[in-house]
Amino acid sequence: MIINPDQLNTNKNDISIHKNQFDHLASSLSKQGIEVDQIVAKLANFQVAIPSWALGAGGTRFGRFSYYGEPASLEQKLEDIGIIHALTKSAGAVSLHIPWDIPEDYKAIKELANSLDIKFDAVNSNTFQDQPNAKESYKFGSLSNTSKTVRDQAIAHNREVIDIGKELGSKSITVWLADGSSFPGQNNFQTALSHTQNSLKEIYNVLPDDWKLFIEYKPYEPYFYSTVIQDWGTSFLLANECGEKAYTLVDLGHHLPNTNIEQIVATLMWKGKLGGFHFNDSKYGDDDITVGSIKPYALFLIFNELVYGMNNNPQNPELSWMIDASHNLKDPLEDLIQSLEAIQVIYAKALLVDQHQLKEAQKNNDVTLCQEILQNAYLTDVRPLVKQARLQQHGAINPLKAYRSLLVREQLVKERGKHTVATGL
Ligand SMILES: [Mn+2]
Repeated sequence: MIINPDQLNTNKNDISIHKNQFDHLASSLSKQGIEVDQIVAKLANFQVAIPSWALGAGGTRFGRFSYYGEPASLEQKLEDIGIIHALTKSAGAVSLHIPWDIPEDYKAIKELANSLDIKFDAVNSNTFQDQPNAKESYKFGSLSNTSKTVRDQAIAHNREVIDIGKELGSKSITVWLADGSSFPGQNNFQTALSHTQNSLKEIYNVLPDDWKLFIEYKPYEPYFYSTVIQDWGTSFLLANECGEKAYTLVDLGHHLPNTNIEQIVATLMWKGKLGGFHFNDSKYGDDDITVGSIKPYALFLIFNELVYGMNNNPQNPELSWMIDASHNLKDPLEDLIQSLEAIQVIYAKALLVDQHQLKEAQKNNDVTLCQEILQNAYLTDVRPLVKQARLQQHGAINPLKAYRSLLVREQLVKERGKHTVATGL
């Protein structure tokens, strides 16, 4: 199923209300000296990659309840992203998971992606589970394993993922390691870290010049006592050891409760070492639920630092943005539309922060004013700006409404059948 702009009938009903709201907000922001056109242009440019595993129902470790009409092939996954992108105009990239989504016909896949205006963002390797016919097992770790044969297999897999990415036009690889231990004494921390460092260097050595290596961290899970790359400091250390093309990747769900993620973002961007960013939200652990559904103000504070970094840290590269979420209850496509909306809305709020005024207030130690500046931006209803950015690119003013009115899921079930299962899930 492919959505064309002329199918967006809901826009015809929504346009006059939107115009009123946008004109009202734009005139009020202009009076405050805010360049509305620039903000709308920034929102239009902001593209977030959809991972190939987020288009089906993810399930939990207790069970999985599938969703009707799930994409059963890589082609169908791209079509799903094409649908979301046509509506939101902010999902113009895909992040492939290997080996779940190895293309069979590279040329055809590239043409399909191109026709849907989708780029290939970071490729993701998988050494957290054993693949059928694999010689060695990752039960006791991959890049950190005590056995050189296992480490070599994991390194070879990552190199293969880079080769696949090269064919597609990706420019980065994300490595997330599940490696760790569940019991004190099980692992020698220094040996595990040293093995990991050496393995990452071997992967780094075959990285093309114009590629980046993203090193993701996570404090716990699937192991419960220790994780080899447990925090941003460890990832940063490994990235520095690898070289200038290696960066830290921040995943919002990969922190212990109440971690000051905005401060981590600020530190990494100052050092030019923040490469990738994964969006999701959570209440208790790595819950992978809809962006902005639990802690929107925390996300705003993080975005405030991201915007500051994008404006003030030329030493930091452009970031790879991705939604890393899992869908157990909602239609995965509806969930992604809500996540994209939340990201755009919070980004727009962060763009409203008067950085100059904030700096002055900080200089004067006017704590009250500092808080006012942030909260004034946060409490502004910026949805008309986000809608305007979409409208300018011929997307839907209200993507979720359009999705439902076009009966997308019903159509997908008709095309694919009820009981399809997305590859890898
Ligand atoms: Mn992630």
